Amino acid sequence: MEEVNNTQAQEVKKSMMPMIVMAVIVLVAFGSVGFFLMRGNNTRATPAVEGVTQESAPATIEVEGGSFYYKPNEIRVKVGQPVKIVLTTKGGMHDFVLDEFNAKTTRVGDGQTTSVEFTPDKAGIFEFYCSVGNHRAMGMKGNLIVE
Ligand SMILES: [Cu+2]
Repeated sequence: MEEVNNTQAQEVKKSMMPMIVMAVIVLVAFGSVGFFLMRGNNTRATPAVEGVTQESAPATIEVEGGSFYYKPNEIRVKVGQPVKIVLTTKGGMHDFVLDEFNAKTTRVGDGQTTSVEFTPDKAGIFEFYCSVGNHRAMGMKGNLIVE
């Protein structure tokens, strides 16, 4: 009787082996899938960060500066909205200065472009002007209207 029992026990162990191997393979397979899914989630999280950056991007306003004018000479913006003034010159050397918000571009000429960024923190009408020579007196000025 003892001999028979031992043989039966060995056969049971043998039949268990493939099941254990299968279980290990399944666990490893699911583990890998889970790992790649998590990597996928991390990759998808990146565009959300870019979206935040776009929200605080400045309002870009193209301004032409010539002798002795700005076009447009009236610019409307909102309180707290970052503004980027992009000045392109047309004949002569010019800049864009707005004392109220410490905005001042470099001086450029010959169709070159310069820019300055600032954030108006109060409402009102503020004069911007060209600080080259007597350009301001000659009429090279305009109004920034902050609403
Ligand atoms: Cu000027």
